[in-house]
Amino acid sequence: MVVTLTRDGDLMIVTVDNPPVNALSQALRQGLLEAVATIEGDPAVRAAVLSCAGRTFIAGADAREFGAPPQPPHLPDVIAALEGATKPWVAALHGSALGGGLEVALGCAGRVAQIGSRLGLPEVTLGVIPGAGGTVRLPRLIGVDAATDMILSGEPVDATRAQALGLVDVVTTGDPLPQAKARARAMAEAPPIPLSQRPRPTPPGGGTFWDDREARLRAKSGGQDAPLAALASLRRAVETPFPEAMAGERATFLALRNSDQAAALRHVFFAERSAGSDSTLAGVTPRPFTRCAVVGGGTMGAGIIAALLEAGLSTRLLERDRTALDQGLTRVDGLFDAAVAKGRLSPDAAQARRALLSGTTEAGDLADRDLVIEAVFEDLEVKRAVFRTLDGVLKPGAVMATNTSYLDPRDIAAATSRPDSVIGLHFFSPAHVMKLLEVIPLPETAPEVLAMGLALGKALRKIPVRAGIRDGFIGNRILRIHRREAERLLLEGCTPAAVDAAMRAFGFPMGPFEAQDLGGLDIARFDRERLAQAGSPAADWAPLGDALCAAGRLGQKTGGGWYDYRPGDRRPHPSPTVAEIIRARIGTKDSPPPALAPQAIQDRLLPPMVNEGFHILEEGIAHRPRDIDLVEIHGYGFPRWRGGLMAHADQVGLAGIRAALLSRADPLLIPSPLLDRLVQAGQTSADLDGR
Ligand code: 3H9
Repeated sequence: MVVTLTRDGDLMIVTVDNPPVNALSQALRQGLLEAVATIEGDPAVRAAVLSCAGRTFIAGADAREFGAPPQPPHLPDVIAALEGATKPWVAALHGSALGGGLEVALGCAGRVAQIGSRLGLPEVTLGVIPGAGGTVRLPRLIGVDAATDMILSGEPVDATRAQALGLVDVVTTGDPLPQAKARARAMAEAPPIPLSQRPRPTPPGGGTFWDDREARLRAKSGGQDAPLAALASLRRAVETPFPEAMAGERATFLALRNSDQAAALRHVFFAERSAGSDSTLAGVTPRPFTRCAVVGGGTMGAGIIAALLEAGLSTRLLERDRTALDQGLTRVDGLFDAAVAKGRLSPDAAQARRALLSGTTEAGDLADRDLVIEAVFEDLEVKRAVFRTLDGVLKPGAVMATNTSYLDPRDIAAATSRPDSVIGLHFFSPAHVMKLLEVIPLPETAPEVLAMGLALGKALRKIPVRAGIRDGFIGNRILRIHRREAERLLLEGCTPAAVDAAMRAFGFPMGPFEAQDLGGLDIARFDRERLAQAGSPAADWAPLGDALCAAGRLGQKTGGGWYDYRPGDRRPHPSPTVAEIIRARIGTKDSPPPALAPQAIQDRLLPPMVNEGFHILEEGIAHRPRDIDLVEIHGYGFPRWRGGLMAHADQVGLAGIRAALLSRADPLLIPSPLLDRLVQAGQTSADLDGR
């Protein structure tokens, strides 16, 4: 039974049990509605307590039901029945009370929460708005300002903060049930006024509240619909009577539920949950990674160390000498200091993390480590030397990981006697912040080692994606195409600023040229030189990038790259020097070509990237289209609300993507055979996702 009723003297305990997260399925909604009727009809019961079995309170509507028409009873009706009951209900919260789960709790007369539980309305992160009274009841309980913060951010608050906001009445250290019972009995004596009947709250700030919020939102949330719709719904809740506000909220929720953006965000939500799952590893036990080490304490190494420490893993830094070791340890310290200064980490937590870190200059001190991650300079011989040393000192079964971005892990593993214990772990910088982890097995890598790589990603609360060995793995390979096509636009007369603005308008946080200026143009140049030596195809062509490097314009760090920068100011300014370099490369033209509109620029850049995604799938470098989506979103700033590169391609239509490629009649842009096959069969990339 999804809902069970148990008598406790003059109380009825209503227990929800719908694993894994007590999502509000049709059966659960029905069960709650029937519980209200039963309790109302039982003269011996004076109040009810709503409690959940398992790891959490109700975590929200069942997002899997969003693709289909809503089935009665509808949640707003269930909550109206609960709120309108003559016997007060008290919610006993533990784990997460999110979305529809919090809306149910808002329909209750009181809320008691276990410490550490989290309460929130994350609907905007799924491309919808609260659909069962969240935008209408929450401002009546905690005020317009706080409710707007919670609903627009989608971020949950913890129980302690919730109590300070007036969202919960009592916080308990242990099981909330006993206190919830006491509260229910007290409320049976003096029931509070339901939120639907309380006066409408007023927003702070002299009449400009809504306009200010809207301006902030438009600047921040790009082309996303849900946050603006949530704001409009909050405003309606304050400016119109309760029934009208409820009807408006519901209509908006139902309309957004069917939108492309909501479908895209649901796709990402479930893709994230399935990240790291690998059907080929069923029954395989990952090798342990309790004691870790990192070789190299530069920017990347320090970030990896911080991520390991945050997951509570004992970590040792190996550096070549005392000076480098001290610098590395200081770098890690600096990351924690910055987190404390920003209020993201308590000084105690920072101290606890530091206590897990040690350092050494002796490779022999890594003999007890389960996992060693190499993060030294991106040079094959340097990395091979590290692995040769590790091979000589590590215990049997220890895993050796290389954090290479471009090199072939097989060449690195060849320096060891145990390639079955070697794996690639491609972190993204800053490694303690960026969510993506490309996990790259060699042909010889033992299944337990691959399983360890994926499990490590989960333990670090990252998104682990398995990638095959091919230059650039998944993400950097698509990045190269993005940059190549962006440069080609410059050679046709577009400016870097126009290209960057078009990609920002699409939803990237930065355009391709701003991003290169931030990261440094020399990294890609090294890569091109390496590929040229290896006889690479024209895919790695970047004549303008090379010209800028030759002119010493390596990006922000040299005061100029694709843009000019003023000292102490990171804002890009169009560069006359770069304009001259581009003009020189184009040669003399009678008249400049017409400027491309943002949409036309996007249409030039995205289809080649999608095509590369299909090549990557066809070669088995990525196993599932959704893995490419996760890589693009979590490593390269692809807008989440567009679902990722491949899901976006499905939404715009693969036939159109293929036609756009063919229209270029360019040998670099021949549609991949996999794209051809899908278009011919009338399929989408999502049809490959079951693999
Ligand atoms: C909403 O409520 C709209 C209302 O306003 C309107 C109503 C009319 N649906 O994350 P985990 C599954 S919008 C379906 O690994 P954790 C998940 O796929 C909703 N399934 O666990 C996974 O399945 P599997 C607002 C869901 O402990 C399993 O549960 N609510 C849902 O790390 C475990 O998930 C939200 O946005 C769902 N809503 O974290 C809450 N949620 O095992 C979204 C989870 O088969 N959920 N599953 O792979 C979360 O934030 C986290 O799941 C939670 C648990 C914190 C609850």
